[in-house]
Amino acid sequence: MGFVDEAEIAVKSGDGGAGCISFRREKFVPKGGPDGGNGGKGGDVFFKATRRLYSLYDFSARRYFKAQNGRPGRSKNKAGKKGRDIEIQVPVGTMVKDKETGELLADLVHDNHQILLVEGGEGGKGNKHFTTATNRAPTFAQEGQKGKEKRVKLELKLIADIGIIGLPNAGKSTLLSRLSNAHPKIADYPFTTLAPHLGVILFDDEQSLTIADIPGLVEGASSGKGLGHRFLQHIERTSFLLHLLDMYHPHSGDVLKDFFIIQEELKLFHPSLIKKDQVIVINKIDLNPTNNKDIRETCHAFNDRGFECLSISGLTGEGVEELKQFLKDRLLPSNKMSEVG
Ligand SMILES: Nc1nc2c(ncn2[C@@H]2O[C@H](COP(=O)(O)OP(=O)(O)OP(=O)(O)O)[C@@H](O)[C@H]2O)c(=O)[nH]1
Ligand SMILES: [Mg+2]
Repeated sequence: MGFVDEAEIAVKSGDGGAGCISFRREKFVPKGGPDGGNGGKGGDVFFKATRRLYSLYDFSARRYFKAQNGRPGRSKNKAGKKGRDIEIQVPVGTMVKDKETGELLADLVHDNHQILLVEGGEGGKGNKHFTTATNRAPTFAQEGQKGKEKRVKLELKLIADIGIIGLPNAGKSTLLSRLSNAHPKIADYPFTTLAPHLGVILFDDEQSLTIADIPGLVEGASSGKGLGHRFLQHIERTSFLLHLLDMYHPHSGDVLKDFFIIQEELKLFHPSLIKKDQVIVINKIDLNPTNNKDIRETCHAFNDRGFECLSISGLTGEGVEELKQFLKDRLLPSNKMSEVG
């Protein structure tokens, strides 16, 4: 199933049912009074965000959604049945925009967040409704109100607590699979991951954090290199960045340089991105187990520039528990408060 973060669909609410024109028929009553019931209201169109979806993929197959029409009113003053509503499920982080005007109609940022996008048409009143002292036998009823059609653009901007960024092959997907329930593809070549992946980190006390692997960052990404800035929008709404660096990248040998390459790309995409809280994580320390000094010095160099720094091996798991604890202390403040209190 592919990752899709844009879609265009049309929705229509249900028409209201027509009011009914009817007169009572009773034995021995030659002309009964009016008894035409009201039409039912047309179904509404709702959008609902769910954590169970990660992508707008489903909307490549289905682009038109219509709620049911209300049923017409009936004799004996029976109201028509209301049309069934529809609820369109989208991933958390979906923005719903008016296709014509671009106006933001809804930004569904919480799990189970539901909005009413288009209301169904009102049902028409039956002739009974129009009975007055001067008109005891109205021979007219109302039409139901038509439902409304709306064309909308869906845009997904993932909402995760943590975004993992780093050069291709840094080990982002390996780390994601270590920390969370996600099973991304891992391979020994750049651009293995072609779309953002989301995972959930579960802690022993049942608290959790969501974490996203953002692919495609290379020098020049903001101007279209690699996967370009295609996915950078998905870190706009993560509050915290985990910047993963390959300590023994064969072509670089200079993780500080690697770091600033990515920082520059983030800044070019949007200056606010480098203002986010960030932790530096040096990866692949298993490749040179005898040289801890190297790693310590590198971390100090980052500390000197004002960044926190940890070192791990996503492959062997060394340092990963400490990283998990670090993330918990940093991002689940209630945890901190109970420590203080
Ligand atoms: N030795 C060692 N290898 C690692 C470690 N973490 C990841 N790797 C290897 O590095 C390669 C790339 O790992 P991935 O997790 O696919 O890296 P990625 O950053 O997701 O790569 P892209 O999706 O292509 O950007 C794989 O061959 C991994 O097995 C580590 O801690 N130590
Ligand atoms: Mg990957």
